[in-house]
Amino acid sequence: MHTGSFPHLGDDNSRTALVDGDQRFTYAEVNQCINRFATGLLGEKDDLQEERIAFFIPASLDYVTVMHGVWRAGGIAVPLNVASAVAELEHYLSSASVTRMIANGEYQDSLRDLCNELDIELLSVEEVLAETPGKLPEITDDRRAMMLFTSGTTNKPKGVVSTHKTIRAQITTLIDAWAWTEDDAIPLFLPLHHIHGIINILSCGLWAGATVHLFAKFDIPRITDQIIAGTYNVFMAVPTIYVKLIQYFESIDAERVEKICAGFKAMRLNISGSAACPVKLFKQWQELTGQVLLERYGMTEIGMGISNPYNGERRAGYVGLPLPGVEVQLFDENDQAINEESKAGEIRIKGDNVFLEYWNNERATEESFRDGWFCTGDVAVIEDGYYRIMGRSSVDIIKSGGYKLSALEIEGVLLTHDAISEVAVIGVEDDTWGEAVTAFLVLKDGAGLEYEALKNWCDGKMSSYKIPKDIKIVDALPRNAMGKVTKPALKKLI
Ligand code: MCA
Ligand code: AMP
Repeated sequence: MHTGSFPHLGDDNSRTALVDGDQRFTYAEVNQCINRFATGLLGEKDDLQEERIAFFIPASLDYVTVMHGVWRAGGIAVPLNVASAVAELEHYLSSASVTRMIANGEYQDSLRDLCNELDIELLSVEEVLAETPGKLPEITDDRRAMMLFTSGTTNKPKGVVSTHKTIRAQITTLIDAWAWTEDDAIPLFLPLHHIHGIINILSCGLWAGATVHLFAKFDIPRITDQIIAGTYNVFMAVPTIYVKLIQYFESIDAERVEKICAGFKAMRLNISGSAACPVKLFKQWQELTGQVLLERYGMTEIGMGISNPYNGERRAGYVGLPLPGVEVQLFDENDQAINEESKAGEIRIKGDNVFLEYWNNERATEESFRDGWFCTGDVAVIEDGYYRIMGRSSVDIIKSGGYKLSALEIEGVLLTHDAISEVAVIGVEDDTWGEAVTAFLVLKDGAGLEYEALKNWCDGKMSSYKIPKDIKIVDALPRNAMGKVTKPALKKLI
């Protein structure tokens, strides 16, 4: 069985798969679109043979059609962030050797020049859809299926490749662990170029035969209206979203707050992940809504690895226990397995859920595995049987509002500014974003720079959520004897 075998994506016309505003689509309708799209993509070919097809489409029936269409036609799906800056897209498209790009309307307009430059065929969904579904290839489980870009300790994001088997393992473990059923209904407002939106919400929902309600963005008034109406019984989000909901409660009248909280209370499950959920937030949410947040831990390369239980104690500040089918082991700096409690070590992971490779980057792939274990770079400890995440081994990775950002990537862009001679970017603890991107700058002799001017300059050069929230102008950056900037010293300055 491969990713094309979602149990409900067949001829079931009785269940709603997707809701997009006033439009509802049954599983059979979605399935028909997918098959027509896969047929159109194939044209004269009988198998795409892992051709990289990128798409630049917000949450919609079209997004699902393209993702599954590429899977069924034997291609590698490369979903892109519709909020990306063009300069970032160029890296994704050329490093993945994308040959065709799917986008509609104004999104297509914004990509035309870049696609011409990179010799990529730019097509709308409508242009690809065949009149009727045709014969589709048999796809084996070990075939590459998806590439997601992840920022890390290098200055350019890497393409994380997963196979059909990886994706199926990532989905099915969550279907069981979080008790998904076809009676579930969930809002999807997270971006669709990351595991959280793609696997945990969209794919689990569709695999289970549930209904996924699509939003182009985190539209608080519309989403909370539906929560009051009792439309959803499952809610999944990053901690920042729970913070933003609480901030929203402070701006509206008490009666509406009560209704929204009652809507949450009636749900069967609220999940937090992608970044640490502060204990204070966990408690606040419980006080407001009665919901005990289920916190879990995951990563682009592994899907979900560790989760608090659906039934059983959900402990604040902890991510819980390894998910079924996922092997988790802590290792010390000498690569020795840690088998006692209370001793911190790096989380390493094995299982069918683990990705295949970084695209076209054998060296990075090799370096990220040791003795068959994927090394996450996250440090954790086990206390009373539960894992607690303590932080990351690299100061160059920042988690802002659930997005993983590379300090080096941001530094690389800032260094091209005329007034800047040296730069160091760090994440500073922040109540809303978890960590807020902060840039320490040494300016060139005689140069001046205001924050607003720098923010405007960054616009278009990087996705807006990467733009520093604050800058600090300093005379020099603290460096160690080797001349390397000591970022922990910078953190202490704040
Ligand atoms: C938006 N802004 C941000 C962020 N998001 N700044 C820093 N960090 C962010 N994450 C800024 C914008 O640049 C803009 O700035 C202002 O906030 C308002 O933007 P808007 O788009 O309206 O904000 P929002 O809709 O409130 O977005 C907040 C958000 C979003 C909904 C929390 O950041 C989000 O969807 N985050 C989730 C990302 C995610 O899914 N991560 C999962 C990856 P200005 O006004 O100055 O222009 S991790 C993963 O997949 C692993 C496997 C896992 O474990 O889950
Ligand atoms: P990404 O590479 O974007 O998939 O982000 C994965 C990273 O998010 C992990 O390596 C962790 O550092 C972080 N992360 C995910 N879930 C949690 C969590 N519940 N608590 C703390 N950090 C988390």
